[in-house]
Amino acid sequence: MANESVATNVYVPYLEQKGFMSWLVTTDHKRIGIMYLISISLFFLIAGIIALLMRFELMTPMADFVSPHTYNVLFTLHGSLMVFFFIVPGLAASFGNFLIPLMIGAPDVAFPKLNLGSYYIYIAGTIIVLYALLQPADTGWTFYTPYSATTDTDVVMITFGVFVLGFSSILTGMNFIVTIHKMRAPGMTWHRLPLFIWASYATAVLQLLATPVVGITLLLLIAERSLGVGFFDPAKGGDPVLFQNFFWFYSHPAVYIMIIPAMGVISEIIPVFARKPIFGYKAIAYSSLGIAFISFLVWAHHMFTSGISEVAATIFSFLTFLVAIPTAIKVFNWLATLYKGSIELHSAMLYALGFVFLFTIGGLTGVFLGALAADIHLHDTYFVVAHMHYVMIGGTVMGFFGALHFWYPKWFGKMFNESVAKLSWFLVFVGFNITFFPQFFLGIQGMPRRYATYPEEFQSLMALSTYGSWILGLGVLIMTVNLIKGLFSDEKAPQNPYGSLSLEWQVPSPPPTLNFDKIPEVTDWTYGYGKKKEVDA
Ligand code: HEM
Ligand SMILES: [Cu+2]
Repeated sequence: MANESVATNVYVPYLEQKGFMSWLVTTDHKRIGIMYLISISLFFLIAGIIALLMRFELMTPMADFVSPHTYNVLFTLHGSLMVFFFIVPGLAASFGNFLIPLMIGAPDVAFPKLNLGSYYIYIAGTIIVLYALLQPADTGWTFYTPYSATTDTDVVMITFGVFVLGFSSILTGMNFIVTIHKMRAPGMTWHRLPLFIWASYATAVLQLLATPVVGITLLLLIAERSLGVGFFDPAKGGDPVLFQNFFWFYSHPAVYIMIIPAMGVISEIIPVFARKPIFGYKAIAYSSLGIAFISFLVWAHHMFTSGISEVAATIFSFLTFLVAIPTAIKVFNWLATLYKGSIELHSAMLYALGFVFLFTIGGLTGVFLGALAADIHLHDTYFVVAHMHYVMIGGTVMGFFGALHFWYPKWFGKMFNESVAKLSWFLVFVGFNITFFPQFFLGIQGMPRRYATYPEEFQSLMALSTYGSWILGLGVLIMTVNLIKGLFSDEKAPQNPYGSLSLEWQVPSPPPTLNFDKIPEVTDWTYGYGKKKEVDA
C-alpha cells in the first residue's frame, strides 16, 4: 500500500516542549500554524460579534441602537477584520503551515525562520490596526477614494496596518512555493500531490503576484492624504476611479486567495468519507491554477457602474463568466466522487457537503452579478452582501470549520465530542441560510448596502435575517466550546481515525517534532480508496 507507516523510533511529539519562550522562538511549522490558527480565530470571533451588533441595529428601520456614523465604523471594522485578519491569511497560513510539510513528506517549510518572521509581521500589522481604532475609519474595508482621501477619521493608520500585513502574505506565499518545489519526498511527483497542496500552490502564486498591488495602492492613498499628492483627487489632477482599478486588481484575485485553500480542503475530506478515489484528479488540480490565472482578468466587474466604457464593461462581463468553468469543474468532480460512494456523515464531511451546496449558490449568484445588465440593478445592494457571504461563509468558513474538525485529532492529538459537533454544524447551516438567503430578496427589491436605516417595507426580511444571525452565532459558540473542551479531554486521538491514505495520517498524533523519522518513499497517490488505481504519474 502507498505511504505506509513511517512512524518514528523515538517519538517526541511537537507539543512536548512547554513554556512561553518555546512558542515565541519556534521555527516549527506546526507551532507557527497553531499561532496563526489562534490569531485568525480570535479575529473571526471579534468580527463576528461586531456583525451581530450590526444585525441587531438592522432589526428595526430606524437607527435606534447605534448612530449612523457608528454603524459605518462597525461595518468598516467588521469587513476589514474579516477580510484582512481572518480570511486572507486564513486557511493558507494556519492549515497551510501545518499540512504542507506533512503532506509532501518534508521536515519543515523551506525557510523556517522566515516563516516565523512572517507571523511576527502579521502581528505587527494587527497592532498598527488596533492602534488605528483609537480614531476608527468609516470608509468600508474597500477604502474607496474620494471619500477615504477626505474623511477625518484615521485612514492612514489602518491602511498602513493593512500594508504591513501584506508583507506577511507575500513572504508566506513565497515560502510555500519554494517548499512545494524543493522539499517533496522522493516519489512525491506533481501528480501524486494531495489536492490541498495544489490549492496551496495556486494560492501562494496569487499572494505573491497580487498583494504588492494593494500595498502600493494603499501607499499612494497615504501619500495623497499626508503629502497632498494628487493621485486620486480630480482637483489635483488625479482620478478616483484609478483607486478602484488598483484596489480590485488585487481584491478580485484576493477572493480566490480566500476560497482556493478551502476548495483544497474539500478535495481532501470528500474522498476519505466517501471511501472512493477522487474523481478527475488532474482536472481539479489544474483548475486551481486556471482559476488563479483568470482571476487576474476580471477585476472591472466591480466597476460596471463607475463610468467605464461599454466596450470594456462587455469584455469584463464575458471574462467573468470564464471563471465559472474551472469552478464548475471542481463541483462536478466532487459530486462524481460522492456518486455511489459509501458515505460517512462525520462532522467534517457535513461541512464539506455544506460547502458544495452553499458555495454553488454563492458562485451562481456571482454569475448573475457578472452579467452586465443584471449588475447595473444589483450593484451595491443586499444581493451583493448575500452573494459575498454565500461565498465567504458558505464557502471559505465551511471549509475552515471542516478542516478544523477533520485535522483536529492529528493537530492536537485529542478528540472533540462528535454529537455536539453535528449539532453545532446544524445550527451553523440553518442559521447561515436564514441570515443570508432573505438578503437576496432584499437586494432585488432595491435595498442598498451599508445603511443603518431603511424603509419600513423591508422590515420583515431584515428582522428574519437578524434572527438567523442569532442561530448562526449560537452554532459558532457551541462549536468553539466543543473544540476548546476537546483539548482538555483525556481521550487520545488514534494515529489515523478515518483510515486516510495521505502522509500526514501515517505519523503519530500529534506528529513528532521533525514529522518523519526518516523521509518517506512515496509509491502511490493518496486517493487509492477501494480500488487502487494510480492516476498516470
Ligand atoms: C458571523 C456572521 C456574519 C454576519 C451576521 C455578517 C453580517 C454582515 C453585515 C450586516 C454586513 C453589512 C452589510 C451592509 O450594510 O452593507 C456585512 C458586510 C460584510 N461582511 Fe459580514 N457577516 C458575517 C460574517 C462575515 C464573514 C465570515 C466575512 C468574511 C470572511 C464577512 C465579510 C464581510 C464583508 C467583506 C462585508 C462588506 C463590508 C462592506 O464593504 O460594507 N462577513 N456583514
Ligand atoms: Cu471580483
